[in-house]
Amino acid sequence: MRTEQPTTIHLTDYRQPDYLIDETHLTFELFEDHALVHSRLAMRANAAGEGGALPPLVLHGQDLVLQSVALDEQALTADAWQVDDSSLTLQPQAREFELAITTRIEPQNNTALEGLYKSGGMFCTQCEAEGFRKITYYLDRPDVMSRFTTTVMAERGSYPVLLSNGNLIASGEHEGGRHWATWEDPFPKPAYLFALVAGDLYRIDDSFTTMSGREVELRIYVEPENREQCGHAMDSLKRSMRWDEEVYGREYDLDIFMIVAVNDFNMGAMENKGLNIFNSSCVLAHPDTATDMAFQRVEAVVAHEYFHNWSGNRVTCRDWFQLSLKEGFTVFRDAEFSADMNSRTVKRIEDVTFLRANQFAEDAGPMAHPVRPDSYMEISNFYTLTIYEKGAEVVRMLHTLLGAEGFRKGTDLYFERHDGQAVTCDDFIAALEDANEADFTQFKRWYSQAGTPVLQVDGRYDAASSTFQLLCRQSCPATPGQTEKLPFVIPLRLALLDGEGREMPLQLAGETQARGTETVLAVTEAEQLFVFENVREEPLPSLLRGFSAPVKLVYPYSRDDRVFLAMHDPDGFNRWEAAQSLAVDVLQGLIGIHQAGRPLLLDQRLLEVHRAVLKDDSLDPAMVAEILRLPSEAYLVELAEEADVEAIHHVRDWVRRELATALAETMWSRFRQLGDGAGAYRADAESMARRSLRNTLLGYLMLTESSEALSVCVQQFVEAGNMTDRQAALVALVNSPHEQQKHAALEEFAQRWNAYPLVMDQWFSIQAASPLPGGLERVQGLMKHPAFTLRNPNKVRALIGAFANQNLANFHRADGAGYRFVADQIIELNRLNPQIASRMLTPLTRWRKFDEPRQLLMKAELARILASDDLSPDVYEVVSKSLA
Ligand code: 0A1
Ligand code: ZN
Repeated sequence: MRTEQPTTIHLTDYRQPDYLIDETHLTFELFEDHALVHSRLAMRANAAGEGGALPPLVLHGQDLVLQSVALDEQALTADAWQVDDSSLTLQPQAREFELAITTRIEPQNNTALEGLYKSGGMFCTQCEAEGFRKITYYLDRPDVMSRFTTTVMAERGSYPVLLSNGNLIASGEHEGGRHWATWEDPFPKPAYLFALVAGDLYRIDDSFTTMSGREVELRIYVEPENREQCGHAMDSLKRSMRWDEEVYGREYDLDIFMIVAVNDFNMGAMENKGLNIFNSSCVLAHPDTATDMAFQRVEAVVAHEYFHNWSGNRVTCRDWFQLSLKEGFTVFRDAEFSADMNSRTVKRIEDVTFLRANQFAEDAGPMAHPVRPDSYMEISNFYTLTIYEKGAEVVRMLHTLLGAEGFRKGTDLYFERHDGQAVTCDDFIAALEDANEADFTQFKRWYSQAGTPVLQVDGRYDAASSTFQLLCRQSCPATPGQTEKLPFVIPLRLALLDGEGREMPLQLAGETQARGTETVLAVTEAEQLFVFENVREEPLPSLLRGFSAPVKLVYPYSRDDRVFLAMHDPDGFNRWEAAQSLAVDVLQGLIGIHQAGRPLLLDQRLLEVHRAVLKDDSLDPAMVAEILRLPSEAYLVELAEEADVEAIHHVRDWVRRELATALAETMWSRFRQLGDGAGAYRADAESMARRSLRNTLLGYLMLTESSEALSVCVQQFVEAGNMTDRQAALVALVNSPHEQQKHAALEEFAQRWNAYPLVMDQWFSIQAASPLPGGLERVQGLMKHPAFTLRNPNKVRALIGAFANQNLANFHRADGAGYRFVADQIIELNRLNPQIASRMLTPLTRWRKFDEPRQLLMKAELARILASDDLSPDVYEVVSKSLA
């Protein structure tokens, strides 16, 4: 860990590498207390830097013990190189040479889970973004692509399985019960895609025949006790492979594709070439132990990592400023895949809900940055919602503007033109432009300007001329380092609805061709007027359909307008959006009333919308569940100028109770009609939709505090045939005042699932998120539970993350004890795992959102963290920027 202040790296400082590595030969000797890494690199000076004397060769390296260096088989003495804590420098004598290095590392002590480390009894790696330099000295940058051959040696008894990227080309025995395996990856790749695994793992086999008829071996490796939980991941993999062929024409390129599940992992998963390494939470799924949400997450993450084989691996990033080139594109690809596999509208609702509550907050906070950042201190801090989710929205807008066919032409050209290269976001845009004769010069501001644009729209109907005018105005708030913003290209998908809710034909002034009944306008100016002609009656516009741009839309809808749209909009997404915005409006109004100390009264229109939706059998039950689920506290915080924690929590809770009481009868009848879920569990969209609505209703019914609800809930907890229903019952019990039933359920659950870490994560998380008073003390108690450890990122997220992110009332306790607790954990985590420590900081960085006393308390904790010893660059960057 470095102690000096980390330096800032700028995109404008990018230079081509001085040297390239054509071949990388690695040999790992793995032992219980150390590992030796022998590398042999075939290197040459980069032609781009030709002429003059050879520059010094500066290799990246961190936390390494250097044992030997040889140039062209000549051992060097220590005076021929310089080493410091981040590099090894030496002077090559020829343009081409072979460099051999041996380093010693201690995987068993690597708690940062970056580089080569041990998770339980297995060795595994995580090299993105800059973890490879913790394995050996190397040019650890994505524009240095090399062909890797890797030999892994370990004791056979404990590590019968030895894996690396590519194809197995040889294996054998060694003296002393040790064995070895050599893997060769024919595709040049940057070091961040390198992977190695050694362990005692069970293997699930399957196969896939590609579109050109090649047979690919598919393998999932897990700890033996998890072998029954891999079917869903394997099915998801095969569906992903087929989908990428059908939708993007992309075929898999090696003869083998492997997934390994590990319990200790900082992120969701990693797309290493041919050897994806996954957080076990994103592989394992069995109806008894995983919820429907987990099933969907597994499907999405398996797809995401698989899709990276083309969008990320075959075509990779030139530098880490281009991260969204692969991440934004790949998230867009996995979102479309999930939309095709499940309900498209519901998937979109989930993604938009998540984006608005979380990415919008990031874009309005101290860490706000463009989709292509200009600078960073620690790249690990830039695996953000902006790079991933907003980046995906940017790609989605390109898809919207070009249409599916034009977009496909563009991606075909992109993959063909850049196969085997490390490229930039500009290259991606250029391919889309060239394939379509489009000009995205202005559009590219989405890559360079941070912040969430506000799109203010006004409509004016003129009966005399039968015209409807839409006046669009856009602006974007200042973000750190960017005060003035230029107008974006905002695709605005819309329809105009008549008094019956039918879409009217669209004819734009100055255009001869009618546009059908739905169109996409490109808003490109700060202020822009669109005039629709031949509009026979005053329309109600249905705007930003499908959330066609990541903006905040403002339109002067009355509550009646929103009710009308919620009941009648033919577009499912916007129907949900209307109900959602009606709820937001009602909640915000009530928050004001509560703050003024006046009594709360529920606008009956919200109730009637919910009643109508509940009774509408033609709606997808998952949609109904989405509508009934009120805007989250996090979203209300994001929307507020100054968030009043107590008022938000109180009012939202009150509205939920009002709805439950008033609609109890309708809810009960829909609940019963949806059946008790008996019969075999199915993970299809329809069954999940049914469970989703039924469990949402159970949550509401439990708020009525009727004895019938309690007994139904307890019965569901005891008798549930799957984890989705069991967990929904547990959540309702934990958040209820029924102490005895609650404790019995928690106790029983822990007893039964004690041996299942992922199920215990849920158990921690449900309790940590419970808004009932005393939340901090409960979490502090759970920290001492034998199943909890700060060394496992999933546990940290389940307990500390859930408390700080999902428990508004308790985390923001007025005395600041919630903040102090989280800060204490961050200081501890900073020593163990800087990436996780840095992630846990997010809620504290949002201090500007809250009242002054809380601001002071939050800032005091940030300052205390900043003053603590041995601060990692990860934590330093986030804390210092959020206090600036
Ligand atoms: N590239 C992976 C996720 C990943 C990102 C960063 C990491 O360390 C800083 C590790 C993994 C993905 O998108 O799935
Ligand atoms: Zn990714």
